[in-house]
Amino acid sequence: MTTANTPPQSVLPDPAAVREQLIKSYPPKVGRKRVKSILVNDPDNIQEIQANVRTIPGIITQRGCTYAGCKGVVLGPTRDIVNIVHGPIGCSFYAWLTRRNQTRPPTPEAENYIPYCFSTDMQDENIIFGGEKKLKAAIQEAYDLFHPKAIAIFSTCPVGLIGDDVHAVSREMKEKLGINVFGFSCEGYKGVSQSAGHHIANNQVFRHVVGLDDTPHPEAKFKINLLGEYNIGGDSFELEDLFERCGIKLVATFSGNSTYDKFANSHTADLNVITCHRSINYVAEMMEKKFGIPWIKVNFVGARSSAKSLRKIAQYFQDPELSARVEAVIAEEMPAVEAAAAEVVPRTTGKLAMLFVGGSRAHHYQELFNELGMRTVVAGYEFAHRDDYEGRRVLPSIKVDADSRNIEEIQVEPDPTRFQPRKTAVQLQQLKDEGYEFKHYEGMMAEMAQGSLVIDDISHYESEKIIELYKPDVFCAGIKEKFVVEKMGIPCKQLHSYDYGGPYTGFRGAVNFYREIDRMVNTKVWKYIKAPWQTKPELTATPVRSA
Ligand code: CFM
Repeated sequence: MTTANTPPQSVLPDPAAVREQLIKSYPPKVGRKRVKSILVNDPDNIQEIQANVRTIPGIITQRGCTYAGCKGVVLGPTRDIVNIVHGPIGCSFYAWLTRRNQTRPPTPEAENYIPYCFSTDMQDENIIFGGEKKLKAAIQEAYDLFHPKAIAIFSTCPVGLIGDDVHAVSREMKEKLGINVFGFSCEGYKGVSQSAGHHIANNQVFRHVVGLDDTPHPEAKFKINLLGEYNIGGDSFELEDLFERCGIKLVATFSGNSTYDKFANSHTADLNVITCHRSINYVAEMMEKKFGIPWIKVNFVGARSSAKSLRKIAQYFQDPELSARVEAVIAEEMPAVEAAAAEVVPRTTGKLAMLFVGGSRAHHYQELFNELGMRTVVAGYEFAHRDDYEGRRVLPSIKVDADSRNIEEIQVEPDPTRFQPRKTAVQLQQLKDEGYEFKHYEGMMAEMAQGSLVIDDISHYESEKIIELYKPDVFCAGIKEKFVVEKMGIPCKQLHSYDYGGPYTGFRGAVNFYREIDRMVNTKVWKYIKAPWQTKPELTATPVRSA
């Protein structure tokens, strides 16, 4: 989806030639592997991309580890679970407040363990003689100090290597202390990326927490859970406000600004709404099977997508009053969005963006660039699976390899007393007739322009090369890339932590993003830096111009 104002393909490098060039520099064996992860996009004829496979040793990847996906991503934003990292101190230290997931306790005294760093601080001695005793002592110490509702234990690489049984220790301490204690076998090496950690986190939260509290919400008519929203830079706060104004009850968010009790009660909602499909689709699937809650995919990045997503939620409830409220909220929000766009878009139109982020933002943020009249020329995920690129229809054809088989698939049955379909067959048919789609995600490639490049698990070398060839106006990635990219004279927007900015979701978030990108792509500061191709023209490839 490009706007009429974006530059024609002919002034850009030929993507097929760029692909060739990227591959050519590798030893043949490496090139043969990488070529399957780099595609010239054709939205009308979605091709198979290689994704969720091991990074080739020696290649500098952007990926993180399984522990990061479990402890940092999924459980990190929950404020009242004491998260103890069983491992060397570095694993805990580097996961300490670095993701900018925010939280808002109801009072200053309310439980909030996010600012703390809990670790068993494993030493050589524990590696040799075992670390279970130390773990038990750490759980006891945390309990004595804080008396939390729940304590979660996260395994790091050495735990799996020496065979400490975090689950047995958790069971023992749960019994002893009378609070919920549960463990995660999320050793860093367990999967090919942090994606495996998401799955492990989903499984254990579902198994140990979801469904523990049946308290209903008779006062609320429209009850949803928001899944895959982690409150980076305050994103969840924006959405909480929108739902409240629409009269939609948010039972739980997985896991931005969340609490243990909200997870425990989340099965009382009537709809699961997924933003980040990659990290949390497992919880949605399991809740549907066990409790009968349907799920839909939405996107609250971009003003147009936010309006579309709110309407989709309203349509599910088939209630004219709710639809009217949603329309009223959209109408209240849009004038500020339009005013900001009118000011900024003349300055951003036609500029080029590249996005390499995680497992959903490289897709979702293209919406905001579309609204800015900018063109996404190359994009890719770090650790997404084929369905996040090609759409969920390819799920049955994804081969389960040894690495994915390593991650447990929980077999879920309908709950004998609490399974309750949320819609009658007639209501479902009616929604289907209106074109309503459940459990549906189109993926990134269907929405990217013809001839754009899609690169999975991009390497450092490939990043540098495409910057030289396309000279984008902004490169979106993370802290590992930021300063390398900026030394090349290209502004880098961190789409993980948002640098110091955000929120970027919803309508006000869109306005924030428009202004931020306008500043970044139009500041004169980059003119004072000589990019390598300006001093060494031989670094620049000759663009291949199509007819
Ligand atoms: Fe989902 Fe995320 Fe993302 Fe992700 Fe992440 Fe993140 Fe991300 Mo960094 S859960 S996949 S594991 S949207 S931490 S909040 S920004 S890589 S694109």
